[in-house]
Amino acid sequence: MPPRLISPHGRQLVLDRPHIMGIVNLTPDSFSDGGRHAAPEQGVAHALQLLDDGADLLDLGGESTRPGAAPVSAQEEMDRVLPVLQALRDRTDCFVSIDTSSPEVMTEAIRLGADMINDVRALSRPGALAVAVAHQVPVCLMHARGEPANMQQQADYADVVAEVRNYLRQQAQRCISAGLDAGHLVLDPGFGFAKHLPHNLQLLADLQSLLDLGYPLLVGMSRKRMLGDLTGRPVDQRLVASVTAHLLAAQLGAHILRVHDVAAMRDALKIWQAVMAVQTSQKEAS
Ligand code: HH2
Repeated sequence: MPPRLISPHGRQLVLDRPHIMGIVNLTPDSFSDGGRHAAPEQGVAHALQLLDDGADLLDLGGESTRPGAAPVSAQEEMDRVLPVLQALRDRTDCFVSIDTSSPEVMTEAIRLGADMINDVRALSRPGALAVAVAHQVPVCLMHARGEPANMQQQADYADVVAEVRNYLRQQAQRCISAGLDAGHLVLDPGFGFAKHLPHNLQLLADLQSLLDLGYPLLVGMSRKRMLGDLTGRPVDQRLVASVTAHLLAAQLGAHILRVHDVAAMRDALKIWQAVMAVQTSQKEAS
């Protein structure tokens, strides 16, 4: 049976193939598209475009977590995210994740119809886990260290794969012990969060070690510095690198691909899935 995410509002994602999560950054300062969709009507238009391009779900965020980013208040996040969520709920039945660490934002967003919480701080803020338990909402727990302002100074690991794996296992256990259904959990190694290029590459190469924990995996490398380090290209020229990295992650078993460039990712997955379908039918016939 493939993993299945069921939202408190009854919407479902059956993760029987790689799913595309379209990024909707409603921030003035995100690293690759800051300010571009910050006004609510631009955010809604962008979200609808990503659905049209083939996104399976959307991730709305009101806080930039790029290295060095400044913190924002819960009120500011709500002012950025909630009008867009509300407009989307009026117009579509799509699966919507909210990229936040703030329990206040989580509560209001779930009330307005959000289906999932994506927390780069793995529900570590006081009150966040209690909100997830009370609503029994799907949650993505991501590995990071420190805060965006200082995280790159904490990229120091003896064995990055083992340390990220242990952290994610402990956080999943913490959620389950508090009463969150294990079926609501998704894990994410947190590419670029307190990690240098060799750490990111080791985690991608050994995705199986994280899959072995038994939860669906989300990966997010879209336009990130690791791709710039490898290709020498600036952030607005990392489309091919982004698609390639996520296609590789899909091949390695990732369930959800968090990307900015949905249309290109959809094309790549179509090719991959067509070949996979032939392989599966060849196996069944033999
Ligand atoms: N990366 C970013 C933000 N949220 N969530 C998960 N689960 N995994 C990630 O890798 C991840 C994330 C950073 O990317 P982006 O949203 O494009 O930039 P910014 O944080 O500057 O808004």
